[in-house]
Amino acid sequence: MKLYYSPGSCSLACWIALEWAGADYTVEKVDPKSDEYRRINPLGMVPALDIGGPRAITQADAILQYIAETHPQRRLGVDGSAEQRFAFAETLAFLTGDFHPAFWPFFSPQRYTTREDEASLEAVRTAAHARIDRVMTHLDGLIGSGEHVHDGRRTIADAYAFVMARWTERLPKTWRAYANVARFMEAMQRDPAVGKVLAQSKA
Ligand SMILES: N[C@@H](CCC(=O)N[C@@H](CS)C(=O)NCC(=O)O)C(=O)O
Repeated sequence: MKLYYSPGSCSLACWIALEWAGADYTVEKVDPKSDEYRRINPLGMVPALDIGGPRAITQADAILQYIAETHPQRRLGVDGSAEQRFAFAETLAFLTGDFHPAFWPFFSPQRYTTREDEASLEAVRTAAHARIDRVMTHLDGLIGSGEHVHDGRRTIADAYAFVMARWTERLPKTWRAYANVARFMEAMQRDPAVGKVLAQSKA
């Protein structure tokens, strides 16, 4: 398998999951906007995972679930009752459909206004703060008194939430202001696999 990633992006969640899974994989750093990468993912976004098929699979949530399901012995996903599977699907849908998009205006303000001056772009970035605060507060509630996002144990949701919550380090209110998220983030930072991915993805 080969993971296409860019530094700091949500694709690092898939990299962490590959480490946790003990998968046989390689990585390639890409520029998502490049013509070359658009031949791999026409949407021009990371992550993408080459699993040896006719095309690479895309979408972080789908890739994370693929990694979990192909390495069931590591229990990075969920099995069990319909209610348990639903609860996990709900958490992943929150991360991919609410948490991640809350940051889009912050990172790409030019997509949310026809104005091009810096003051207008900064206004869009600032407008994103309230939504980011709401999803961070929700994540704080999901974590509760433990150190994991789902079911009190390590899952792909931890990897996904971790890389995205790190983005708040660029905001006035960082993850450190949310007590449960802070405990979770600090536990993740102690994880050797996470440390390896953060170090290697910067290189
Ligand atoms: N729906 C996609 C979104 C992926 C996404 O937004 N990736 C970002 C990095 S975190 C990206 O590649 N952005 C480049 C761009 O939008 O130009 C997924 O969940 O994988």
